[in-house]
Amino acid sequence: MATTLITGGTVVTSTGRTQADVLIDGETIAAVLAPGSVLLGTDLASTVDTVIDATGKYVIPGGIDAHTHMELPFGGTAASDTFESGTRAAAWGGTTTIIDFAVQRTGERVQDGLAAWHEKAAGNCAIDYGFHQIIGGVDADALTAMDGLIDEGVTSFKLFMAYPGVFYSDDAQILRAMQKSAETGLLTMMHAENGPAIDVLAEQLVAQGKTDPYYHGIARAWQMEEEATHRAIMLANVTGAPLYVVHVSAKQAVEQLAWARDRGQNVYGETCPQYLYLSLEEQLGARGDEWGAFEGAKWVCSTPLRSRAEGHQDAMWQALRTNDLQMVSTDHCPFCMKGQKELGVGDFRKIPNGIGSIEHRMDLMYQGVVTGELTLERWVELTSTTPARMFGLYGRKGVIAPGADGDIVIYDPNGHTSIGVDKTHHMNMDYSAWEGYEIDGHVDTVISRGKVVVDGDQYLGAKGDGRYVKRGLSQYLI
Ligand code: DUC
Ligand code: ZN
Ligand code: ZN
Repeated sequence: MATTLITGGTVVTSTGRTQADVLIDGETIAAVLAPGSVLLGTDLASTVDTVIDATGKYVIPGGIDAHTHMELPFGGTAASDTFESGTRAAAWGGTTTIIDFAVQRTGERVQDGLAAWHEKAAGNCAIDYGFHQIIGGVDADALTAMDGLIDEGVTSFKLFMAYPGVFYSDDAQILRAMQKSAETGLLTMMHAENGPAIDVLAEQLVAQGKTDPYYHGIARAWQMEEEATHRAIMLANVTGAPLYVVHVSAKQAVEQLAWARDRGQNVYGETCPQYLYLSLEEQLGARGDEWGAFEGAKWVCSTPLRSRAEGHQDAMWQALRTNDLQMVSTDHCPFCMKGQKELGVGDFRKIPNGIGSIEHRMDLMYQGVVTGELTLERWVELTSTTPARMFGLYGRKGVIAPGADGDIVIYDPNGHTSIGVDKTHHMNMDYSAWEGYEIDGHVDTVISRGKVVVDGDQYLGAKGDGRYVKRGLSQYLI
């Protein structure tokens, strides 16, 4: 088994930073050592195969993106990243584990949905991966099948209060699934938007000729997110289910989560880089290329981008600092403009929903450190350690300690990253939602279970390096 020694760096974890060397033996971290101790003549010195000099750089646990949708069938097409292309882009960006969503719909067996996702991913991933289970059709069979998920290493499931006729669950279905969650310890993840009401608003806008992408965000008003978040909280309260609300974008939804947490309820929330940096006003103003007003389709996602004038972005950063929100995932769900997003020319309802960010999450969140929104430790906590704890990976992932997987990123705070489709872009998309963003830092080296997969501008990994990870129960259950 090859050994790798990372010397001279500053090891940053969720709890602090220290000068230390890290020794990886095979796939596992063997030791965190006082700087220079191996080279100062211990027996280990002669056995180290590779030495990586991390002087002046941060050594952090590999990123964990707990919300991705590779190859998701959606809106008459499918997310454009395969497990192969999407996980390779993730690795380039310093993410060494993803948790993707297997899909079950009305009339389908949960076991078949999960098996289909294993088939898509197996042998194709560049980094380790796990699954959540979307339950798009809560019925007696699905509820029974949910009992078997924990043995499969799938310890969380997602319900949708949005998308009637596609993934939508009504309150009765949600209640039953949450009872299962309370009984088993499966974590309930919720897409909290009032889908039936949104569909009426969207239909009325289109009838008035308001068909541009911008109106997607008008139909999906923050009231629709606040209301659904409150309803999810109350349904979780009455059932005793642990609740994790995905892609929170409205400041009023955060207020609901904070209110519930202050009352002692076991609820959590994530936001995504797009809700921290991008806004509805910018989407309205986008006219930069051949698409005219339809350029706004690049940023059509759900929940939608929110108004900067209303202060949602500032509220998201604040919630990350105060722990009213606990994590940052991407909701990576990329579509190309040509042939995919353009399905919605003339009717924003037909634009496939989603943004691709898997490659840029670690950088975009590091920029929050540069601008003083977050501490270095909080950066690691939000992007790696809490995802590991929340989703039953901690110990193996999310930490630099003996016994953990050798998933490590060496991050250069003196480096620079220019994001753009002709620059750093490995996602399978014909545009970047992050075109022109400049990051005052750079992912230098990425190590996945002991193997260097990214070294500067070289990709050294291979399809199939990544393995399925069975997850344990969330550490946030009480
Ligand atoms: N939101 C998106 O933007 N895309 C896929 C599904 C979702 O909930
Ligand atoms: Zn969702
Ligand atoms: Zn999603």
